[in-house]
Amino acid sequence: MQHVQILTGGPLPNIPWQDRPENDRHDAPIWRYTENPVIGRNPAPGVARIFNSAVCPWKDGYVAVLRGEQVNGIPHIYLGHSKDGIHWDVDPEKIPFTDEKGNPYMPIYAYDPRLIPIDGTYYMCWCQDFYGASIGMAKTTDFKTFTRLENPYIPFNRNAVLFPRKIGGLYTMLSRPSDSGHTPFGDIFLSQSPDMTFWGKHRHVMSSGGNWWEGVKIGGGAAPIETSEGWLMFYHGVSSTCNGFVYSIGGAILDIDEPSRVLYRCQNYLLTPEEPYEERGFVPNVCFPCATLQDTETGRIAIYYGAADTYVGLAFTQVDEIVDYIKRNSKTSQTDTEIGIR
Ligand code: BMA
Repeated sequence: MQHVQILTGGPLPNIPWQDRPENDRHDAPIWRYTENPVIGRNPAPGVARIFNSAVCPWKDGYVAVLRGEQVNGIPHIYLGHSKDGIHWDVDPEKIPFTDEKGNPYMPIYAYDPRLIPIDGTYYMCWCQDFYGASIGMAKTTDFKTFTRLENPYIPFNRNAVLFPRKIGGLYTMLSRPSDSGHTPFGDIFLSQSPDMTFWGKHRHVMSSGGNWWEGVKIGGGAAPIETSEGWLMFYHGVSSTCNGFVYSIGGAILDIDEPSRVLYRCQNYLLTPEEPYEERGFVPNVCFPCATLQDTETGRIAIYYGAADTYVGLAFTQVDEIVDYIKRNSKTSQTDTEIGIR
């Protein structure tokens, strides 16, 4: 029995899993799937690469919303199905988004999708054009029809993920507002909505800057996991080198009822590019988490992350070990721990 409990999601006995290798010398208790990447190049007709993608349990297996970079260079979202969360069948057609009336309503481009079930409805959020990069959203209950929702924010914002349940009676979303370029800055903010249409009660969650590996910008990653210690959040942090940006995976724990308050923030990265499929690809040195699967019974967590803007990678951790590591190495600043409104 683990001493940290995962509180939402339920048992997932068929979660993809490998034990930590005995000779693993990484500081943080996160280890990669030995057969990574789980989705390789040219995975479907007209799609050159799939990365930065999100998965969730569905029927007796798993479903995924996949960032597919088409051979014309434009990203769109594709659907994937898998029995085991490791071997994926990718639909050759883009997800056919519609408006409320069922008419086709496709974004011009769409990338970095997240997929979050809340009360039986599966919500997606991604980055798309809205007279500038902003957040798009849709919902489905059957993975056949996908109905677009109102765009939650005005431009510019590139990075959004929902919490898996309402908090204080409101849907809650993390995002990273930014400017129009490939922004060399950015903090994580939180917004709430009574109806998935009107978003407000904006709060600052945490800033980049404190640690060298995430000194340039940070952004939400996987949907936060509800635990007995708070919301366990895997996010991405970016550093700048003379050879470009490096994207690593970081960890923090947010207050359960007031998630704009950071309780613990790990000053070390949890996973940084070091395998060939992370260091070499369309954009080298990128580990970009977008989803987790978790099993409430064993505390096992599987993390899906985009690797080098080219592949999907899978890594594993265990809730006790990762929460202990984050707490043991935590360093928070005032902008992390305060409620986040001025
Ligand atoms: C970010 C996003 C991600 C991408 C990353 C590295 O700004 O565009 O989709 O993985 O850059 O290229």
